[in-house]
Amino acid sequence: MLMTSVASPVSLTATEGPGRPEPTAELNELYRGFERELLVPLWTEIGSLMPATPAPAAQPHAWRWQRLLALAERSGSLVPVGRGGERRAIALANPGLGGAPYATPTLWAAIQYLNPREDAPVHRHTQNAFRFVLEGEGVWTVVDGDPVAMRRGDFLLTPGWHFHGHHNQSDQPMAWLDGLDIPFAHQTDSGFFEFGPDQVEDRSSPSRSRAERLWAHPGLRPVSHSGPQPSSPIAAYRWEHTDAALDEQLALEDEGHPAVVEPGHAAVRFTNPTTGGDVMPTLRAEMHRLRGGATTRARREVGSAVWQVFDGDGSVHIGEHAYRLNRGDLFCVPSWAPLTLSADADLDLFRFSDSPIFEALHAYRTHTEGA
Ligand code: GTQ
Ligand code: FE2
Repeated sequence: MLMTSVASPVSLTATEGPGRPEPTAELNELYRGFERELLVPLWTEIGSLMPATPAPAAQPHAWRWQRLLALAERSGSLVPVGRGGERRAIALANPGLGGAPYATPTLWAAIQYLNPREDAPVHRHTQNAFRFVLEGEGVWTVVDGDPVAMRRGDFLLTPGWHFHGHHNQSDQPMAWLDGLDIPFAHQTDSGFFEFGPDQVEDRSSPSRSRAERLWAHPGLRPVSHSGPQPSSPIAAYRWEHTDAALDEQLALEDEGHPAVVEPGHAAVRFTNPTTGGDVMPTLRAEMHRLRGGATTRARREVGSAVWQVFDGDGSVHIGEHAYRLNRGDLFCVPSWAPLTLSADADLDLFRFSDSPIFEALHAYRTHTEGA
């Protein structure tokens, strides 16, 4: 998607090689002509334009939660939150993407920080968003007027074009992970944005949102709201349910029933109950649990992902890169890079990816070693 990486000016050396014409003065003049007319021949570009398998500019990288949090706290004392800047959010910038605030070519991942009693103003955008809470509580995110409590382990949705603002009702600061499809919208010039009120209007602090009361009952949907919706109407997926689902998969494995992805590896995907598909049109989200001592088979897939360690310790191999993992650490996985996870003690990981984009376009592929 970063077209600048392929459309560099034609040089004579780039034109030499098998299947290429002999360099001559006339050929050189032809290439000058292409440049003057803003034309690029396929034959000098095909290797980088159409590689045999995806060759991402994005690189694997890991960010340490403790370092992110220290800088977020510092931002909390130096940088106000308000209209214009909108959010005290600090994005992961992939080292292969030229300093852009992109964790991958399609995915935004940021730590957001709110001081005690602080408000982040209401706005809406077509970019799809979610929050994942590693630690803390006390903030309510108000989505289309519905206050949604944020607590450890919860996964909260702000689908595209829903008004949303956040406010911290407590005397403690709070930090969390934001995930959005900002880079995808930016690189495809498809985003729209609008301001709402400077403060959230409904300042109540219910423990369950109206969306959850209507939609978050296992296997049940309200008959009053029939038909598919583009994004899940469940505003918050609570940790107690995610935790229980993962626990039961491992317990069923112990009892000899098929339940897990592979030995010692339980996983659940957050879904849209009106379709059974992903929570939002561009974003997939999952929670994984590895038993202590378990190692996953190397797996590649089309599209990129960002992971965050929710609990436990372990390590990850992404292609040639390897990282130790501790609570809160984040890492990104470029398209088609083989990924292997290992758990020291039990390891819980949150993961999000852009897979729904490629599935919708029939461009999705995955490969697991030895499967
Ligand atoms: O909380 O509304 O990290 O609009 C980036 C853009 C958070 C938000 C981000 C956003 C938000
Ligand atoms: Fe937003």
